[in-house]
Amino acid sequence: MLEKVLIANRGEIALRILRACKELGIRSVALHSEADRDLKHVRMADESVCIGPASSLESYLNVPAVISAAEVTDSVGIHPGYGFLSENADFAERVSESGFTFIGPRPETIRMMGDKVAAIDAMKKAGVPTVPGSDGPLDNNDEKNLEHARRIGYPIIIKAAGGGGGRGMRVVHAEGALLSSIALTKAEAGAAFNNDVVYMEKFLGNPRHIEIQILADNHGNAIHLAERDCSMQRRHQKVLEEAPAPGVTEAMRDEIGQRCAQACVDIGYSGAGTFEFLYENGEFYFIEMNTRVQVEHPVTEMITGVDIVREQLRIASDLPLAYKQEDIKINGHAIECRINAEDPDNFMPSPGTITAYHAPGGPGIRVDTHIYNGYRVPPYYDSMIGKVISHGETRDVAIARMRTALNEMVVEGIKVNVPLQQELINDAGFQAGSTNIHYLEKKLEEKEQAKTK
Ligand code: MV4
Repeated sequence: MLEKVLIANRGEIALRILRACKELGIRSVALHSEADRDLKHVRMADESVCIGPASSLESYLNVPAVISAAEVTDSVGIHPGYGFLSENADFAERVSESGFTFIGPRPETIRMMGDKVAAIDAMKKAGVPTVPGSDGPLDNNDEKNLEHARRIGYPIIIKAAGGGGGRGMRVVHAEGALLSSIALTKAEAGAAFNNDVVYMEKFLGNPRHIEIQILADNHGNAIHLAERDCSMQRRHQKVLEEAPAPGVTEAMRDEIGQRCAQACVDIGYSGAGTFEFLYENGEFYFIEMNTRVQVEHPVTEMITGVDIVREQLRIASDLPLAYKQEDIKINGHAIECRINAEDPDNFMPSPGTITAYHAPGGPGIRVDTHIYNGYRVPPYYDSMIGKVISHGETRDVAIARMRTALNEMVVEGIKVNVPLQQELINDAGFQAGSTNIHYLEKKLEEKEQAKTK
């Protein structure tokens, strides 16, 4: 097992990684910015290093500073968490060149998944279902591009190979707008990602966002941990996630899950990963792969009993997976509500000092957060301050437990989005399990219209 791990992140995920290290007897090092001296995991880690000023660019995104922190503390492994440097292939490469173990896939794998055209191509070859599309970059051939769109059928979507997570996309509804839309998306992609490669897909109108969690070790083993439904989102920020996805049958799960696991074996994937799909009319369409641990990993942990962060640390230590596919059984249902320091009415960030905090609890409730009474939420980073996760034998029990937990939770001194989460958990459409990626934005729009009338 890795003897000492540097946690190259902050907030709740840094604390989550620290807890996994402690459980495994791994010595822990926290790095932090000047604004983050009071983070809970910094105080709990065996050692801590301040690596720079508050600005993320000068601290959590500062590659030489992170590598130096590993050097001065004699760390062996570096866990990047999510966000920041977690999907930066150049960083992963620098980590191994400097003699440390990057806790995640190989740099080449991260690089391939960062190029959406290469990722889709690899997955299609590995038997994962993809969206009908151009099957490769669009070249400077108007006739060919018009032909692609005619074959696929309008509406289509132009996406940047260097984009992802909702950046660099444009929907085209009719042939008249196709060529100018390609040119515009290409120009924007070149400016934003320094890569003007674009590709074309059939545009799906009302899909759900369903993702498959996988684990793959360095010995040719890969398993899937079922799916999560992450359709409840606003501006490409997930708000509430659940597992399993309502309406996905065991047969569908086995089929798509096996294909993802086999694809991991085929490409020599290592670590935890997520296959993102759009799901419409009972069909899965691969769109992207995430090569990191995700914010919403706890819902998968709750229904499978697998500690995903522990498995990441074991895999990076070259140990074989502790589970075979047949060991993975789905137990009940789990829901996660993200708790953000923001105004629930206008989504404005709300940093400041937490003057009172009471965590919810009871059967089937898990709270992953770094906040405590008196903690000051800095204004420099993401507004997510924690997650409430409920688990129950059925979806209805998980919903009831989440409702009780949200009602019980007290966070004073800053604004938090708990009222929005309470509204969602009581929403009839959510309760019916009939949402899609547009559901929340439509609901908020209707709310806004009702207000101004
Ligand atoms: C799509 C799509 C419809 N059709 N691709 C947005 C984020 C990026 N990961 C992919 N995205 C989409 N790709 C096709 N062919 C609709 C979206 C999309 C979306 C996807 C997942 C979650 C939220 C979304 C919100 C708007 C659009």
